[in-house]
Amino acid sequence: MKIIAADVIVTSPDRNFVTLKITTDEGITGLGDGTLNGRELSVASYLADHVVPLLIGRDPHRIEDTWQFLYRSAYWRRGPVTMAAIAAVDVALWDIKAKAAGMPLYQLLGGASRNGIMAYGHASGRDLPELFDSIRRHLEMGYRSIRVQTSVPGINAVYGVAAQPSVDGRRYDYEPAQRAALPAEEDWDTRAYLRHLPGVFEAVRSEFGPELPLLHDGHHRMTPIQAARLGKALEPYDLFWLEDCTPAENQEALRLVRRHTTTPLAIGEVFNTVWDYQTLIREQLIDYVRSAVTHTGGITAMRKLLDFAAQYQIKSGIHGPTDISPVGMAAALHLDLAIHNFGIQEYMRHGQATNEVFRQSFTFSDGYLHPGELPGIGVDLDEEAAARFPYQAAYLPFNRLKDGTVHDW
Ligand code: EZ4
Ligand code: CO
Repeated sequence: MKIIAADVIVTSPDRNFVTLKITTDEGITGLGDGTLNGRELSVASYLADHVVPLLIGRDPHRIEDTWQFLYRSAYWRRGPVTMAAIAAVDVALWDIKAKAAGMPLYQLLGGASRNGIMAYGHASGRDLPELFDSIRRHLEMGYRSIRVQTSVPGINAVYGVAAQPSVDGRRYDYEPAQRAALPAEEDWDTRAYLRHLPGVFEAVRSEFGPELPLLHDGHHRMTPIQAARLGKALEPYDLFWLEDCTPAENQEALRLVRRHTTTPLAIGEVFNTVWDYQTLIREQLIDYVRSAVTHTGGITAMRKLLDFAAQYQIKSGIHGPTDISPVGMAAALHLDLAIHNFGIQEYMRHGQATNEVFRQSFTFSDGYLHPGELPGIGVDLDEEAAARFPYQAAYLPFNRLKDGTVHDW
């Protein structure tokens, strides 16, 4: 089999997505996701200008060789643009291989290790009644594990809080990227956040009881000592995890957090290689790996990363916000089903327009996702529908403190 074409499709139903479609001389096609929120056109150019010419004529079955060739032959390694582009190629090749085998991808990865994939959704509220309503809505939608984000008195716009409850089904809950030429400015105050959050979890626990798995995303805003204090303060509320408590660019900084708290820690949605985790995993400084298949070099690299984590009893918590396309999401579900050290899968549902462009076969019921039984990853792209939604500039917000200093968002 030979690759005869590779097309980069940028489409914007509800939000921007970058998809690579690889076509073979045997008529089998494969899809890969290379969406990088706010930097979509850079990945599209990396693929179209520098990767597609390398793919034509190659044997699509040689996935490991193609991965190593793209990673090493560029000379310039790592980084989110490069690794998203490599991921797009890698997932498209796995899609082709599984279609050629006539099997769903998870079968090629070793077969199912479980019946379904536990997923968590994003509840949020500007105050406790709104937060409780949002949690109840998520329970009604079938979620059995819930991320809790809340407004903080004195801060105008906080990450993870939907400005309006979504009732029309168009938007699942919180969508951080905004369609505009420039990124929006938000505000932040870590002391106000640290004072407010434990009381919110106390209220949620007393309303919903001890069993419901609850998660929280600190979104890179704390220093190690602040994170240590928050983890300790949240211990009575038995979190499933506290995510991105620091930016973790200094992996050793997590030693300080670990010394002070037994709250489980999840890190890595902005990471893109196993090297970003070396100290975190080897010293057991985290409990969950947050990498996305889309941002960490695809199935090939994620499998190695998660096998490394497994040796340290560290589990998966694959990133699954709306900026991962249905293609990237489906790829993650096949991996989730196959690996032994599965933890949980983030699942923020896509809007109606996205579902028109990407025809998916994965299912969600009673808290569990399943990738389905179609050969390949199980997602089709309707190119005519995609063409109806051209790219629109959209950016994630950024933060400033009260005195005007830029802060991590
Ligand atoms: O802010 O994917 O845990 N999920 C997250 C996401 C990220 C977005 C950034 O593009 O932190 O909502
Ligand atoms: Co996050």
